[in-house]
Amino acid sequence: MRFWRFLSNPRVTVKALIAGWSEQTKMAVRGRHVLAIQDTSEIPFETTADNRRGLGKVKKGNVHGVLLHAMMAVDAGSGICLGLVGGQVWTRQGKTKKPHRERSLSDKESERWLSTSAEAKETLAQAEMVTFISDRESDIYAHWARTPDEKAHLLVRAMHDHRLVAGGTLGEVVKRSQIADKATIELAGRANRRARKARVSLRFGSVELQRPRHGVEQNLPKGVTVYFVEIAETHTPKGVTPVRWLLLTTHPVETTADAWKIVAWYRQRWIIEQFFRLMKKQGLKIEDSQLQSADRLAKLTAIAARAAAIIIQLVQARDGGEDQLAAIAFTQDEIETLSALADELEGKTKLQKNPHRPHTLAWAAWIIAKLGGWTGYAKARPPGPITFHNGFAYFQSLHESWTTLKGAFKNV
Ligand SMILES: [Mn+2]
Repeated sequence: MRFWRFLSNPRVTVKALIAGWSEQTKMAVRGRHVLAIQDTSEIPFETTADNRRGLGKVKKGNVHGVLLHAMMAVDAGSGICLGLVGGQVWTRQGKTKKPHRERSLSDKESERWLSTSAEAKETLAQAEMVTFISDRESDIYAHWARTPDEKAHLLVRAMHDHRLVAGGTLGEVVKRSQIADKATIELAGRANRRARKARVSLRFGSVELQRPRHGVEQNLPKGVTVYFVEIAETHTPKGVTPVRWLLLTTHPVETTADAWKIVAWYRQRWIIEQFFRLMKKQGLKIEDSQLQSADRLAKLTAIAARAAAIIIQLVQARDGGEDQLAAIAFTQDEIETLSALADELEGKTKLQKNPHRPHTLAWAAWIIAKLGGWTGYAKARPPGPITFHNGFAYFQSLHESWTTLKGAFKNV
């Protein structure tokens, strides 16, 4: 009931909730090479012909819902999630009449790749270097022309066979370039693909992309120099689609080692897919929400996004990914609440004591897992995302009560 009132409060806007995503991230990225990974996910909600809940269409067919675009910061070396950076939550309204080419970029949904990157630069100001990573949808000339700067790089999977300033196309140059290396890589299982090993060849080189002839952005530079890295499967088992990734980046790729590093960074993109999966059917199940307005469903999505990012951080801390402070994910006030709960949750025996140094993320993960119903015994199965989710939801309600109580005493 209190949560419902919170979502109904007109002062709690989607914009304010999204602004809250990155409060801890700003600090967490300090001095690091950050992979700023962005992607969009469609979140369908059940509707009927008489009651669309104010939601526009998503996916194909008669499905309605909201769209979530999110950027997550990840440490390039360790793969540790440093929190959310920014994004958008929206629902589609009506039909667009102008043909795609005649609309300026800011009218199009594709504008989100550029605006999210531009806004991210402030949040990521303390990072040593930033590499913006995204899939083929974001292979937009304006993105190549505008997003990179002294500190910011771009790494995107190619969607188009770009025309080149020197004549010909990207695809032609890639085809002509020599194979630089061969290797066997592990492919993780996906919804449409089994986990398997793939024998691949590697090519790399550099090209100057030409500004497209059509479109309204004729004020952009006539060319942008990028490096390409191609991974192509050489011996594909029968009935399997061969893997081929053509990556483009502003990072200089001069050696085979450089090229493999680009591949490794791009592969970190899977974390954002894991993040979306965690919010949906396999995790927080936000599609099951019964809230009746698009506005509230958008707010719920924004709140669930922060929770999902924190859950990823807690799971990584559980696995001892890197020695992080709790402050990377929690506010100072929240850490005070965690401390107050810490003693309460520890059992009498040594086996039930929180084994982690206070105020580290692993310490916080132990507390949240206990709140989520985990026994805490070393022999128990390690807490999973759902346990962390339940624990985090419980923690948030305790934290809210605790904060209200402290406020009440202050006012006496
Ligand atoms: Mn995508």
